[in-house]
Amino acid sequence: MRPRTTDWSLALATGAAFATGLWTLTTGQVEGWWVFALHGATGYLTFLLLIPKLVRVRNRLLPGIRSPRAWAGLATTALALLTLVCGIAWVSGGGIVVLGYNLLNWHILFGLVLTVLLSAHMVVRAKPLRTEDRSRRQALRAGAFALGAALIWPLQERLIGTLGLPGAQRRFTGSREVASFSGNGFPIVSWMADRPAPLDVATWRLRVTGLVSESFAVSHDELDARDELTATLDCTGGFYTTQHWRGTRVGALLDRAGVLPEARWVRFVSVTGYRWSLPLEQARETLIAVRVGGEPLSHGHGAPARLVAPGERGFVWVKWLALIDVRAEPDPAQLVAINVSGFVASDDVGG
Ligand SMILES: Nc1nc2c(c(=O)[nH]1)N[C@H]1C(S)=C(S)[C@@H](COP(=O)(O)O)O[C@H]1N2
Ligand SMILES: [Mo]
Repeated sequence: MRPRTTDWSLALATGAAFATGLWTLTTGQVEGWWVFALHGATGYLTFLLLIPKLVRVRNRLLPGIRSPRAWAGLATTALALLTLVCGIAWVSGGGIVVLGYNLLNWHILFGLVLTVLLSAHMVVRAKPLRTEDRSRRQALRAGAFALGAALIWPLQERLIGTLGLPGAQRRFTGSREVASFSGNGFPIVSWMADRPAPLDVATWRLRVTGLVSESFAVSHDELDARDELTATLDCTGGFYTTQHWRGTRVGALLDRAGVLPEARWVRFVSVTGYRWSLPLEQARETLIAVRVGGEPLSHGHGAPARLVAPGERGFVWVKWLALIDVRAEPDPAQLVAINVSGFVASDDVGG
């Protein structure tokens, strides 16, 4: 392939790997398995295209070791390889933990830094494609790389299965099972820094408000009803746990409040300010849980009450709920809120 064709293919492949990687974090339903496959394939494509690129620039990288540009190139190459190795090792089953972080965490971190470095590199160095870089032959060659990458992914899966690697046991999301049906015995996780003080179950109330005929507040004991759900909490950090949850269906609470015709979304807000919204019909099927495996929900798992949202990744399962807010639109600021909530005093957030 011509240099610029290689470089632009590499940029596209890396961009696609980044985008599909982000996408996997919000994919929790089995029908979305192909997002994970696509992420694997774009990752392998990046690796395949890196080979002609490195062969081409090797004479500039290695002898020029004293120039800053060569260092930037070497660091980027190392990051790309680290991202790839961590990703492959994670799906194969490597349970290695380095400095408290598993291989998936490192894969994500390296991938993020790599994307930033590559974007900077392209701003400085990218050259436009000329006619000869866009020829049919060049397109066919790039296509051959893509085909090769698409074939590696099923091969990888076959290999993991045949060799009986631990990765064969993983869920379609890549997550490993931990402490299913253990009541409160599964890991306690926060997205960023949420760590509120325990809430007083006796005086705590959950408010249902927004686009409803009548707002109301409900106590912990009132929520301790007979609605039950067996659902899988699948954290983007790489573990999943299946539990029996008990509490009250959100649909029942919404019916009691009387949803107005313009309502389309339901936002679940934590006392910490952490929040997420779901489409109305999906929200109706979720559960406000006060028990897990028959035990009262522990503080770490979100007591007095937390959201159980089947098919959504763990970060949607808002803990330490304060508010159910019926809206006409989703809440774009939730993307910021989940990342900063723990850094803001919860008294200032209200709810
Ligand atoms: N208020 C609040 N809810 C939250 C979080 C958080 O940081 N704050 N973390 C989410 C994430 S990332 C996950 S995986 C689950 C973890 O639930 P657990 O601690 O019961 O395992 O809670 C979710 N709910
Ligand atoms: Mo998570």
